[in-house]
Amino acid sequence: MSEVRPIILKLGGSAITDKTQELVAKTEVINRLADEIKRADLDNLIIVHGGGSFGHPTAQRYGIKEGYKEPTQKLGFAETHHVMTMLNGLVMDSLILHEVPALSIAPSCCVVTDNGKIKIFEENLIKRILKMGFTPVLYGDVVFDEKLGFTVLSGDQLVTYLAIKLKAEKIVIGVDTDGLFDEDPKANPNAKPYRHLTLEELKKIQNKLGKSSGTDVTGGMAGKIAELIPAVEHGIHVTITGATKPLSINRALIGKDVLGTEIEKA
Ligand code: IP8
Repeated sequence: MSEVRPIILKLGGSAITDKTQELVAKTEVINRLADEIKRADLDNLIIVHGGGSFGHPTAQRYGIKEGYKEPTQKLGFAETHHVMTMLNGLVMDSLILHEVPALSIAPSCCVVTDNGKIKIFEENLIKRILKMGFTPVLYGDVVFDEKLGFTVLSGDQLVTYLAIKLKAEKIVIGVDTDGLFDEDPKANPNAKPYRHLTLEELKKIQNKLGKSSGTDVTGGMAGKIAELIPAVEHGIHVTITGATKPLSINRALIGKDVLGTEIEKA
């Protein structure tokens, strides 16, 4: 039986939370996105969401990304995972309410990294869940790490890992801007958008991409792009578009044109 080639949707933390206030979700955005996801009517969708003002501030306070150094961090590890499950709960509430057969999978329970890079992840379970027509929902999380003891795994690394392992049809990244710009469009209204980028062009602009405006332990936009590059190298098409703007995610999921950045290998 042929395997399902998934579409992987990343909902950026900046789109679904208010990064200026700790532990504040943009519930109206989450609800609209759940509606757009339902209306896309896909049976091959994997959703991954970021940490935003839930995971990042807590992870930063306890230095979780840098690894285990002293016992007080254990509470920080537990707390970071807990606040991520709170955000995930809000996303799940909304998806289920919109009748998406979504199934939450906690990376902290099924992923082990080695110096920050995914080493163990039993992807057969995800394949099985997909094949039965469920929508797996994962998120950036704290994970155990062979070298560091523990660390933070970004949702972007999960996206790329799953996209390569499961030979994804495409990746859609929902952010709080209309794609990638040469400068932060929120700070500079004259920032120039990148509408189409090849792998080579993406690599060239990678270091120019700005840092996140809020706390971000996984490196802001530049960190996200670095994680995505291996997927593009594998020939997987990436669309980066505004998740805070009505219908962009729905249109990107069903293959229609959107305001954003299209990235392909060549
Ligand atoms: O927002 C980070 O995930 P990301 C998750 O996808 C935590 O980088 C726990 C900070």
